[in-house]
Amino acid sequence: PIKTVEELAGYIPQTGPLQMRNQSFSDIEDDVLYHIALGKKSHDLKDMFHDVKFVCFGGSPNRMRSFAEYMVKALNYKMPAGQDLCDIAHGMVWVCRPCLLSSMRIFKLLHHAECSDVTFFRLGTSGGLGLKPGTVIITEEAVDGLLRPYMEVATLGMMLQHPSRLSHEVAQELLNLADPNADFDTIIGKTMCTLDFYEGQARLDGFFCDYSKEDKMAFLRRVHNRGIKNIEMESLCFAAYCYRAGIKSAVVCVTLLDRMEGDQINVAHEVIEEWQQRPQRLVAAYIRKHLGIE
Ligand code: R2B
Ligand code: URA
Repeated sequence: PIKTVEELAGYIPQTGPLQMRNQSFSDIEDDVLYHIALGKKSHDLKDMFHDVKFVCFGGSPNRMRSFAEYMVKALNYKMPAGQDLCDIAHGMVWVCRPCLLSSMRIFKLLHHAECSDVTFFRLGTSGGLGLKPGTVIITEEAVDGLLRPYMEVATLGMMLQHPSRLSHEVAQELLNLADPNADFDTIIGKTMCTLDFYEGQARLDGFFCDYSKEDKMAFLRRVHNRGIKNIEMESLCFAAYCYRAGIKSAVVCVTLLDRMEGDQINVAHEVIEEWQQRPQRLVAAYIRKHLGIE
């Protein structure tokens, strides 16, 4: 059987403090957040995190560390005396309030901290379709390798379909904040999310490949004609979980190559470093605007 989670539970946007969507778990119990080395009883999560309004997810711990350092400056954030940027889970969560820069799911943390009106961002890299490398894509809709706008998850012997909707308002606002004088484009488009970097993304340079260059190009042209601007590997899950939690979210990725032209990422390391800052600067501009920082 196939069911959408909307059929099962309906979609409820979050207003007020973030509520868990779980009828089998009592809030009276302790909750050890093992992966981020925090717990409901062992820490005063409300005191530590209640003012979090923005959560940014990114791929590599190093990138998130430099993003955290960049955000401290971008927000004119004064670190409290004796405190430094804090890596509370060995590269997975960097803390600099009111932004929590993270590489994993922290809905429960935000729930225990009674956070409200939180926006989630994924910042990443991707392969572009027919675009100059270095272009920034704000995802309009995340789709799977069959262009379906949901993430399928086998649950209790059923295939559940979790819609992967993102906030169109946040996406549009991010687009409006893009620098018109920048030497790269920032656009909105659909993002295809795959389970695999090679065959999943029609590459010819994997260990396995059972199709021809013509097959690859026909597939990429077909998805491009259906509005796909870039391909990566996290947006579907990210969008689906945020939507299901009732949290508004956005995905901003830079393209590292044009997949119409090739498969190998052969841009210099320093260039990639610079390109990866493009989504960061855009999200920083959004957060600054919402915090009223000129
Ligand atoms: C983009 O880059 C990674 C693969 O190299 C993957 O995490 C993604 O989505
Ligand atoms: N990340 C991907 O998933 N694919 C690419 O082509 C580049 C980065």
